[in-house]
Amino acid sequence: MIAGIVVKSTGSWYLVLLEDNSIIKCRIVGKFKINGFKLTNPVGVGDYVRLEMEQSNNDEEISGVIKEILPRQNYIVRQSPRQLHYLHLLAANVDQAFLLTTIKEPNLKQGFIDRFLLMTEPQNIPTFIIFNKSDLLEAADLEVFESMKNIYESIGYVVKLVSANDPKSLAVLKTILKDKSTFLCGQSGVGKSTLINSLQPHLDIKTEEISDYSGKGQHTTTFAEMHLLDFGGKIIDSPGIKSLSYNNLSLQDVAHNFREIFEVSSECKYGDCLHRNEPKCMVKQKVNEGTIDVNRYINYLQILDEIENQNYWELHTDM
Ligand SMILES: Nc1nc2c(ncn2[C@@H]2O[C@H](COP(=O)(O)OP(=O)(O)O)[C@@H](O)[C@H]2O)c(=O)[nH]1
Ligand SMILES: [Mg+2]
Ligand SMILES: [Zn+2]
Repeated sequence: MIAGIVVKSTGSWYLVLLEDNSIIKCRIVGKFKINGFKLTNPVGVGDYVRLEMEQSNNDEEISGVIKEILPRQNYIVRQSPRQLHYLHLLAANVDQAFLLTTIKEPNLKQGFIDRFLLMTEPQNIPTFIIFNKSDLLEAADLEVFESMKNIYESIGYVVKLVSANDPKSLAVLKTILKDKSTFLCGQSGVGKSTLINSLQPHLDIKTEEISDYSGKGQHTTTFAEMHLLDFGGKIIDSPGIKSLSYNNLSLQDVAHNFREIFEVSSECKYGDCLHRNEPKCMVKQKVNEGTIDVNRYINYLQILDEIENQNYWELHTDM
């Protein structure tokens, strides 16, 4: 059998990069699950697979069948936005993640940062929080950035401020990206595709003009896709995410994956404290003292509520 790595996954077909650098379009047969959840796409970008060539008895383009998915080092899933009880596999076998965000255009939504972190944190994937579009920031915006930097650095994340067109920024990012497989995520419009184009100009990925025309969406990234970096490494562009819900996580999973909350939770009176209304809760004490960021705490509570209510969170509801 032939071995390769999945570079694009649409759910109905997959592009696999083979050792001889050719790319072959594949399909897959069979049903696959992760932790008992059904998957909209059983194979993710970054998966190592074995495949067989398919005999072409008609004009179909498809020319390979994935027979085996090799064990994953890790994976990134999200709840499917359309089918509530399905998971969507975004990427597999990543070394690190870039969470791209902005202060302006689009406006900062701290809740979104906290939700994204909940995708990578359960798998212990090192995540860099990168604020793009530094060129748009004025003094007041820079203050907002500094306060975000303080919050997230104090809980152990690396925070950067960059501009997708600034050579110095690109040099910094290249040193982090080199020889690693990096999952790039962030809400639409923050500049993911622009950044990849700047890092790797020959790729010429379509970017989105957010401002004027209404031809909605046809130029944006619809599926996760891996791009090889000529200075070494791989980057996985992910589709513009509009909502992130976590019905696949338990309440305790959420409590364990807000780092600063988990850190002090051993000092709560109850071992299974969820830090809501329980007495003698160290998390609430730290929030009151100001050592745990109150907005992170509010986002945490909201995610718990949603999971309990099986509610569906929309980006468009203001946080
Ligand atoms: N001013 C400024 N605009 C940027 C920057 N990076 C991207 N953009 C613009 O933001 C818009 C959305 O970018 P795109 O790469 O499509 O975002 P994506 O949805 O995250 O892939 C485009 O109009 C880009 O030109 C930046 O660093 N500064
Ligand atoms: Mg894009
Ligand atoms: Zn507690």
